[in-house]
Amino acid sequence: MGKLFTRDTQAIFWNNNKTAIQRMLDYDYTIKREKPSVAAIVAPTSGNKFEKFFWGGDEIMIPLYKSTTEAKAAQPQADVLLNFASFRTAYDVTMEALNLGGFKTIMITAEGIPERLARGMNAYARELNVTVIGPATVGAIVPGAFKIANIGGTIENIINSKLHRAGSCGLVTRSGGLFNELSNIIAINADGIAEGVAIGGDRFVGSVFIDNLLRMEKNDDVKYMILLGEVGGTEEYKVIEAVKSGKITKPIIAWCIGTIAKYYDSGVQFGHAGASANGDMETAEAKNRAMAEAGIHVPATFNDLPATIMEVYSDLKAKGVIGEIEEPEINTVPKVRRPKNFICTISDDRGEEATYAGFPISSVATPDTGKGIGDVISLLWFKKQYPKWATDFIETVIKTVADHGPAVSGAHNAKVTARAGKSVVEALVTGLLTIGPRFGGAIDGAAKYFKYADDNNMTPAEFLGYMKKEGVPIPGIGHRIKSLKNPDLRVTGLMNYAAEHFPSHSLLDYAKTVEALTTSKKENLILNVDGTIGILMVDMWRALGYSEEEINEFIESGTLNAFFIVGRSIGFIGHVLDEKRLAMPMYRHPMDDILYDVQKAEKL
Ligand code: Q5B
Repeated sequence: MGKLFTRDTQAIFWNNNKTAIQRMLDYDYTIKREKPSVAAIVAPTSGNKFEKFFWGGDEIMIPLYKSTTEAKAAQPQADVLLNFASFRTAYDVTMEALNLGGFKTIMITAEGIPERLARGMNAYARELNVTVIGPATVGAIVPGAFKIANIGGTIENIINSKLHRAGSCGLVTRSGGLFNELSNIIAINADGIAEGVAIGGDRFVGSVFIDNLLRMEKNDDVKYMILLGEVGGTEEYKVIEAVKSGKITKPIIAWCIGTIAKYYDSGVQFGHAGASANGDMETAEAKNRAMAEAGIHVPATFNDLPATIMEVYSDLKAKGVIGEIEEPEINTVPKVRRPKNFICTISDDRGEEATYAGFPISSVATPDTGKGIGDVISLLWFKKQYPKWATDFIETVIKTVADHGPAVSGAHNAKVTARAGKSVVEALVTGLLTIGPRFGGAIDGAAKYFKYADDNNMTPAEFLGYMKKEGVPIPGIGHRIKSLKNPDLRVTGLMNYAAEHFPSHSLLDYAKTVEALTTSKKENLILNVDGTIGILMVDMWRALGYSEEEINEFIESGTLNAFFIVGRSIGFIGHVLDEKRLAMPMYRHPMDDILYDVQKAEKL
């Protein structure tokens, strides 16, 4: 009750501020959090998908997103937004998050957001019951649970200031620098803090002293509170009212800095935008006096603050309000850490038995598991366990494209290479290198263009017109020897499989309408094997619940042609072994099969 953060709290960090994020993760590791406190990073201009960070001596990946909306959709449990945008952008980022919903706390680090905007933003957040920390702040901390960015400083300073585990004090300051100073003073003179917030130095900040103290009043871990105010503003008077009215009953120690202002002839503006007195009531002296009169523990000078803290703490301890704190075991962040050069997210060979996407090889390889190549592909290519209809489809594709005779471009190349005395791998590779947009490698292209046409509700005629303008033959349409009269039975087989086992196949249905038009022009312009595979893979992924964006990524990265590559490797190897078995001599193409048209080179 009343706790700002818990050990499960996770944040979305707006801006890829690597040093601040690493500090948060070092803190997490030190206090042995189970999950990293940063669930996602919003990096609008980055093309990357994740950022690597150290987790102790190891490394973890935090996903990057282009917008808060995307990050929140992917990490809905993250209810804290750490807004590290510049003062030009911070307002928009906060308003977007408020409108999006689902955030309990928003921390804004930027200093100098226009005051009119800051007031509107803070009022809107208050209306929505969202706690805003800042603007112009280093943040907040619940020791032993969650720490925002740089608050508390280095990990060494954090441990010295006992910020790695909960103490008994609730600390609220304006200043971030003095927050760290006070944490240290409290650690020396008492048992540390249970929750701390630096509310920020701008004139108009979101949550003010009273908001934080009222929350701490309800937090059972907080036994007493320290308020470090400063010259300027009247927020301390709200605290005085709460003490007088009995809304706050826990002891408060308070001090307003800036008492030196009286020695200057005119009003002094200290470092913070809000640190300037407009009238007597706003001076540090007046506020200190009023707080003391209300029964708040106010030392005579700032130098006496440590003694006051010790006095209040000792009294509460003597009364049994504060007990002994058990020092927890902590992890030590290694001094020397080496970033890893490679990342692997599909298999792991470190244990006794290597795994495919978390499954020991034996659990998919031995016959009694009932698993096949389709399952292995779904684990190693897609890191998912596909249902049987999908893994069976993948296997059907691999088996279907394994070979199409010796005359096709790739098999011919592999055979010629084998006959030149090259090894199996060399001959195989020459065959594979033939796979491309015209031969076997039109699968990605077919998926891309047919999906595009279907997504944009193009009629077959519009699609043909569009492709003509693009200047490319429709990938997946046309075959050298197959036609309406000589249908490709591989295509029929795949279509029959989809009709029987796919939950839906809307892209195939669309492709057939295109084929009806192309074959009406020329009968070899059929939906070929590449096209059918590409289109049905899209239908499969749609039925498996992938988003259109994920499917587009598969297409862009060349995933679909890979099915042909794997399948046809079987055939190419067969042809290469065939050549070797037959001990065929080196091949030379018959000269009468070549049209020689060589002119004498012109002298330039
Ligand atoms: N025209 C496949 O061409 C082929 C058109 C088209 C609109 C089209 C051609 C093509 C797209 C790429 C594709 C995969 C080169 C094919 C495969 C695996 C394989 C192979 C095996 C195996 C065949 C004649 C006339 C011209 C063209 C027009 C042709 N294609 N119009 N869209 N897609 N397709 N590749 O027959 O008016 O006469 O000037 O590039 O999907 O590789 O078994 O062999 O398993 O190994 O030589 O099955 O279709 O025709 O290029 O001389 O063109 O048709 O504009 O019109 P052809 P071309 P016009 S499966």
